[in-house]
Amino acid sequence: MNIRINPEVKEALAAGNAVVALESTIISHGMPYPQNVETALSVEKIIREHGAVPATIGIIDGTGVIGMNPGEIEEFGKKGTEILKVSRRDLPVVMAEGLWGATTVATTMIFAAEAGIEFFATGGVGGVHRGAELTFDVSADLEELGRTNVTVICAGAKAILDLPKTLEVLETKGVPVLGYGTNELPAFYTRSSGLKVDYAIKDAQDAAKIVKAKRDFRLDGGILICNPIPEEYSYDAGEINAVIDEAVKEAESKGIKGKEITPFLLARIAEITGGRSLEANIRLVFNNAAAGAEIAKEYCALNK
Ligand code: PSU
Ligand code: MN
Repeated sequence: MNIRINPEVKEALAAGNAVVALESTIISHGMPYPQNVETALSVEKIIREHGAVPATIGIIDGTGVIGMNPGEIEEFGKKGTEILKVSRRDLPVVMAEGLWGATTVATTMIFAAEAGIEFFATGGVGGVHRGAELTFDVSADLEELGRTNVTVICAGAKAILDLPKTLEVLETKGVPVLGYGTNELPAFYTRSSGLKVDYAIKDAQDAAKIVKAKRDFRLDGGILICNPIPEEYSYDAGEINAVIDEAVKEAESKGIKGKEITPFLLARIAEITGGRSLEANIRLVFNNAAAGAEIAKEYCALNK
């Protein structure tokens, strides 16, 4: 595979030190400029403060870059949706044609696994879309979680998705869904969803032990660790769900589908809430970066 791992990341991996991967679709398609760049750089800083090395992943001129530098992150943020959003099925075209590509959860997992990075922190993961019984729109993120050996730390999935169906698919694919200090599945902007996770983990060490058990048993596939948004930034479920319903209806009436739908909904929700949802989004990513670094450190300690 055509990849370039930055020297700091390579060194950390060789020494068995903690590394946390980060995605680039959240930069180019998930948030507006310049908050996207500020957030991406702050997330890297938080990971360092927690004693791990960040590796922001993206595709530049057909090369998978594991550990983009600040200038490259700035370019991703500025170019935004001009950059192709690349999931598993898009990868061959982008690599062969030497294009730029923003990696989704699925492709970030592919590159992280290739580089030997176990942990990846992000905001929300893709899932089964509402109405999937008619549209068949199920994110490739779920397929990837079923097959690729990376642990993803997220704030659950947004209620733009059908959360009960998303949990069913994850169960079918054998993906452990763990709550970080909670037995409820968080729903991104809210700490609760009324749905249960498979298991509530106490702390970073508990998480690391479960990841190690899965790897020791060679049970291929990912693990989803769901870390609820900090209380002070969380939304009231009724309030945010009304906004989400409005955005989903708008997408339907405009006939938006396929890979466009998730970026459309994210942007509309931010517009309707006048940026408050963006602030929530940024804070939960910070929270996941810190948790990811702590878990990665505990995992390295177990393996040393
Ligand atoms: N959900 C979010 N923020 C995001 C995404 C999802 O709350 O930025 C991005 C991630 O990169 C995820 C992708 O992998 O959207 C899923 O897209 P799709 O639903 O088209 O598979
Ligand atoms: Mn889709």
